[in-house]
Amino acid sequence: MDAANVRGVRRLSTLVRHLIVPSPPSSSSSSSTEAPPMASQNPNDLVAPSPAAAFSSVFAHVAQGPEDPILGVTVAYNKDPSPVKVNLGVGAYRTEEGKPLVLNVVRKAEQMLVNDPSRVKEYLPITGLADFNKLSAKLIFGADSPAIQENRVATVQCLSGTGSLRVGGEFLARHYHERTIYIPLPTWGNHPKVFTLAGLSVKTYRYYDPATRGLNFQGLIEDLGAAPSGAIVLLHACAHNPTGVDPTPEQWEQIRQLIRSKGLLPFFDSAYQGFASGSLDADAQSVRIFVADGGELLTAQSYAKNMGLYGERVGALSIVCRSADVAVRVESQLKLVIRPMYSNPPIHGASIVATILKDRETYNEWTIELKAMADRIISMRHQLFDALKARGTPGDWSHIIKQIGMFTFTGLNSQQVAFMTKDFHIYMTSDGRISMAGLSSKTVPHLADAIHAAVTTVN
Ligand code: KET
Repeated sequence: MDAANVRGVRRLSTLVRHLIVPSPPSSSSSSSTEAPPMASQNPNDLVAPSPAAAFSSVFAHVAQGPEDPILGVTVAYNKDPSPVKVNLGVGAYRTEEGKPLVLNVVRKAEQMLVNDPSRVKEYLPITGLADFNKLSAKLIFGADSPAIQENRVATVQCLSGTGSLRVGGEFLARHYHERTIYIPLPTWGNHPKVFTLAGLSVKTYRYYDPATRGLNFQGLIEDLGAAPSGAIVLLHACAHNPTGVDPTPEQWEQIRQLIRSKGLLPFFDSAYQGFASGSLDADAQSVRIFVADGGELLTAQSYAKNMGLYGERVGALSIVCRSADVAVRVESQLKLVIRPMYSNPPIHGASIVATILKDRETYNEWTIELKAMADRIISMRHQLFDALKARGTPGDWSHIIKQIGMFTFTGLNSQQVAFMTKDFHIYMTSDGRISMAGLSSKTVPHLADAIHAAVTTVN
């Protein structure tokens, strides 16, 4: 029987099944575990499944996976019917009204794109939108960066910060001689998974001191000092997640000297440029001192937070090389990483970013809106600190106003967090991290009550 005939017989037998076979009882008809309806018993029926195939799934052994420690908080929050619930889990900016914010400048850029009939939906190149890549490198390294002027930077558009880290990690696993990456302890929970799956081996360096709720600078220097020469070091460019603790400019300089003297390779994760200080340039300073010394480095940039483009998945990976010809070859290899992974990146988000960055007026509008977001978060810090002081909550809470960026690393333990979720419907990650960007003047008193109750009743 030829292929057309086989298809014909299949279509017919499907039709026959629909006409003859009685439907199963309606109460179970939507159950996903239910077996498919019995096929007709006609021995000539080419699509009749074997009895075993009809009743068991080839995936029956698949175990239920755990929810993600950060994004799973939103899943739990969405299921809670309480009217007083507050989501302080994922790092996503909310307005005073608790609503997601689309920046005015983003709306404006989108309108410009929609109104431009020359815009098409063709595939982008594997490396993404060329304008976007150039402007992204300028944003992080500075307009007058020698590395950019000397064409020593290979930049590729990637799927937001995560995708940039993943592509960078896989490039290093394929082409760099040292496969170990040192990440801070603690760090963003996805880092170890992203780098392990990229083919690197993950180790940690000390970063945070719970006793002082500040930087464990001594531990950091000792651990990086003991790392094998050439090892990769993941650094948060600013607004360290989850601790909200960054090195001072002097400490950054010492870290730079140590990294360069040992020949370690810095990989910056820049997910919060502009959110730490409100200034894009100030927040890129850590990266720029490493570019200024002429050495090599990688940077993963995200526009999720600072442009509010979370779901557009827009980011960039830049690799600063010693020379222009190395950068050309590096870019050619990045393409070989990207092409089989997702072929090429999406066009819309990158077009929004490029539209905003290339025009002085829209760029300035963005910086004003960004500063307003950063300022609102700082004001939340003060309001929460004052509210705890007013309640006489035991403990020193000054770290709430000292820490920077989107998060406060409260020091609350996982039992206290579980209590706050159960009794107060406050959703946050179990490590005690609060997304300050999810808080508003209206919800501060409720959070302060919850923290007060947790600290005074749960150890
Ligand atoms: N790096 C860091 C340090 C980071 O906090 C995030 C996101 C990312 C990269 C990736 O962001 P992307 O959306 O891929 O550009 N952090 C928040 C969201 C998440 O976990 O996905 C968070 O910590 O809540």
